[in-house]
Amino acid sequence: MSDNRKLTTASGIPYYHHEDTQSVGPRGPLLLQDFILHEKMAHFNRERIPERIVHAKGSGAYGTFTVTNDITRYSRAKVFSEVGKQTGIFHRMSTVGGEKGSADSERDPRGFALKFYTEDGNWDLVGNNTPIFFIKDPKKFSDFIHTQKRDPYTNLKSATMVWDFFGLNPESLHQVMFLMSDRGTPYGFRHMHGYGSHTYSMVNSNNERVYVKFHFKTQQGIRNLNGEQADQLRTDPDYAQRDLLTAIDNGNFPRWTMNIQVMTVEQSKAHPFNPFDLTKTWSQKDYPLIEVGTIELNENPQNYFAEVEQAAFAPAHVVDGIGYSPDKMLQGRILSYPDAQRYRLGGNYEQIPVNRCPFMVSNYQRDGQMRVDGNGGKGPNYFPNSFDDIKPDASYIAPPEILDSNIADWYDRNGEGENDHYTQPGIFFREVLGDEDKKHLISNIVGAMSGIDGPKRDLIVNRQLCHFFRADIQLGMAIAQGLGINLADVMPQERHA
Ligand code: HDE
Repeated sequence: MSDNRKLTTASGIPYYHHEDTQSVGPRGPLLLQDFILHEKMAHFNRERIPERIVHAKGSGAYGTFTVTNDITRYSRAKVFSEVGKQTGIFHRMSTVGGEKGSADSERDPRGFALKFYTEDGNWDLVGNNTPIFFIKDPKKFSDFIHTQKRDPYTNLKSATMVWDFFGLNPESLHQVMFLMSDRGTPYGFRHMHGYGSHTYSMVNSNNERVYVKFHFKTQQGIRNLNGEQADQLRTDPDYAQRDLLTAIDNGNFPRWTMNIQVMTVEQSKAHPFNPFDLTKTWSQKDYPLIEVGTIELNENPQNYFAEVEQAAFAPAHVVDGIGYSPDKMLQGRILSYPDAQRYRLGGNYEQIPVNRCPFMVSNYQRDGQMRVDGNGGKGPNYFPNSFDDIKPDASYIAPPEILDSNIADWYDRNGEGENDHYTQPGIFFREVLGDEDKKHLISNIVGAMSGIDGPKRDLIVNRQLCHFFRADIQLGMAIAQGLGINLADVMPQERHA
């Protein structure tokens, strides 16, 4: 950049002195007419926007998605149209519960949010580093998140709130097991898998629908911190940001392999439990991973606030060939994210460069604060009209999704297997974790539950212990032992609770 640039006000007026305010005599007072002082102070007062209510601390980068395997039999999405095809992406990874200044090594799921800049508009896949979640109905989300944040009285994080919520919502157990294992403290962002987590659908060019789950396998290899290492790394709270930034600056580009699991509509109807339940995974034996492509992060943003802080993701934003599913959590998120962005960034947030579709955007939305894209120029601002040529395109119609049920409050009447919160956590403990991982899981749980205090301590501890027992007896025994609990005092009255 040429360095003939002059220092100017926000409106471009050059001025000669940056550091002193106009004053009456060298000792002041200051003059109201020095509007540059007001401008600087006023702009400074407006530098902060609301941090994300969850996932406030994160890191992001640009990159590419390259198709390595043909899945056009499942999806007609242009992003998958041919092997070798590349699409630009923006990727943000984050912790969940902590504020913007919190430590990167906190025990927490990690966000794994992707924006694909496709010819058919931006596709956002906003997942986590876990294939499941703590709850299965979006109505519980704000209550759940309150327990992950600060106690209203002490303004401290509270293990009591956390475990009270977990114990009263046993569907959280599967995700709690992930969280309490060393996967809850991954070494930075490069060494973890990512998941779309929800069930989505795909539609092919014959208008046939299948259900899919997305998996992203890290090509850097899994690397986790144990509880002690994670605690120590709190002294370097931004290490994950530095790790990602430095790797990309050094040309050591992180990559993940995108895979899908595919379930037909018929299979979804015959599935032994609700396949759209976000607290459960699909068996990889029955629904094996199918490779799709590679994502690579190869460009750091030039400005953190402009590009990472203002990045806005929305699970609502799927493109032709990719669709939703009946997953209740996904349905809740379709509503929530654009609402969050309008609050955080304003109604015209899609015009911010990191969010802007680099291809065509044409509609009749007009005006509003911070409208900076020309606002449709002198073209008509209503539809239909007799002047322009913009038309809806019937080739984008997705096939109907036939659901056979009644409107009702389905609470606790969700059908067979819906309230089995224990089988998959048990399998996770026995079959997925190795011996060392099991030990760490147990010590992490014991450490975390030791923080429960107050008059309801025994109730909360015992209730949660019963959930662990139901998942696996050995697990329950080991945790009880670690907490110094005499099982004879607990089991008789709690077993059938
Ligand atoms: Fe989010 N979530 N979430 N979430 N989430 C947000 O969106 C919400 C859920 C996830 O890097 C918020 O822009 C509801 C599951 C990521 O910018 C908010 C529910 C999964 C990110 C929100 C969920 C996620 C968010 C906060 C229950 C993984 C960060 C500000 C139905 C599959 C994206 C914002 C980024 C962010 C709501 C549950 C992942 C408030 C209501 C499940 C990665 O809108």
